[in-house]
Amino acid sequence: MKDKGVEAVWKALDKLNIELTSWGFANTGTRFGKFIQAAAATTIEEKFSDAAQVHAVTGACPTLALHVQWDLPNGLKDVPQVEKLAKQFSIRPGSINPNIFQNQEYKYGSVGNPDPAIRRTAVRHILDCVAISEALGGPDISPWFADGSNYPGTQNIRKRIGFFEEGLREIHAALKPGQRLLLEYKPFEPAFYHTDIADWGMALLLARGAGPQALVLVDTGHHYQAQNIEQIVAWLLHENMIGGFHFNDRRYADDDLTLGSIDPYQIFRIFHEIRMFEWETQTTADIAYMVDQSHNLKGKIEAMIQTVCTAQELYARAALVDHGRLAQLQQECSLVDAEETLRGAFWQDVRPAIEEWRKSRNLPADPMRAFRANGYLERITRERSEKNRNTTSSYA
Ligand code: LRH
Ligand code: MN
Repeated sequence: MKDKGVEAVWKALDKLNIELTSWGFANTGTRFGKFIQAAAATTIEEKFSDAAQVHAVTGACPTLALHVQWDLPNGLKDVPQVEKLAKQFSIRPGSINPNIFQNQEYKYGSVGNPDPAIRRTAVRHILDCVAISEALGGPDISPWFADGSNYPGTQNIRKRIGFFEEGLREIHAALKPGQRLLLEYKPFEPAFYHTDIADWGMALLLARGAGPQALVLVDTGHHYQAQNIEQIVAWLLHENMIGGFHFNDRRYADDDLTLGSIDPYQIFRIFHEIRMFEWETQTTADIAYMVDQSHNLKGKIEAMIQTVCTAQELYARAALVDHGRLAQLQQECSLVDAEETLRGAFWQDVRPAIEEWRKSRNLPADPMRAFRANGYLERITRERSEKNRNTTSSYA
């Protein structure tokens, strides 16, 4: 690779931070059960400790997204402990994820529930998350709403839109300057007839209606098979409404597999839309790149290291696109040359340049090998296996 290419790769890697998610280190499964890993994290301390391992060998994930009901069950009262852990492990708390989908009262929805008392409870919880985020200094609060219905005629879809508009306006009004409300959409599951915030358009309209600090979060697994995700990203960039991503991969639905494991070109095409936008506007889009995966079978820390390294490789390749030449070829409609300008970057082997970048940043050239050699996994397996042995694995 020419020096210009190596320089572009290094500049890109210096810029790319991937936010890990605490629940990616915990024992998770599918509705058919979960396979318990002896080394899995159950406490918030263990989640920070595991995230610090990934950051230590990749140098690219200084923040950890937290899910309030799982990580701060006592709400604001748990903030001092999280602050202590953040200092201890040099990992900053990242986006704050409300949980308005797990509790029994949310059977018919949360902010979209016909019962005003339950809507109140849900809005109250998200307002608590805004306060927690402010206390922890992270800018983002990223609610995902499982709200919807399973059968035609059982809910008034338009009425529920009104409930969301009302609730999100109240939540937006509580945001402090610099805070962002990231609305995550999902077409289905757990609701299987309609989901209130099912696609990017619904999320964008609700975010716009709430206020200027509300943006859209794109979970790559939350799309129908035939949807062109990078076109959605292009629209959200054009509208200045993109706030962040939950990266993962899938073969069928919201499979939450490791990034780039099924369709690495998909993530490359998304990164390309962002880098081309940044080149054209000479700006850096304020986007939170987060991982939202469920490591049901793979070792969770290894899966996270694999994910961050793959994200670095695909982002580095997108940095190799000659934007000036591509813009010219697009203008001339030189289809083959334009396509080859993009594909050519994808086929570049950036791994040697990335290894050199790591060495130059005193990071291990091979993060996975370094992690496997440092004995951390053996230690936590010993320390945690007793506790994890008693974890229930059954679905019902
Ligand atoms: C919903 C989702 C959401 C999280 C959850 C763990 O599918 O993507 O982002 O709250 O997974
Ligand atoms: Mn998600």
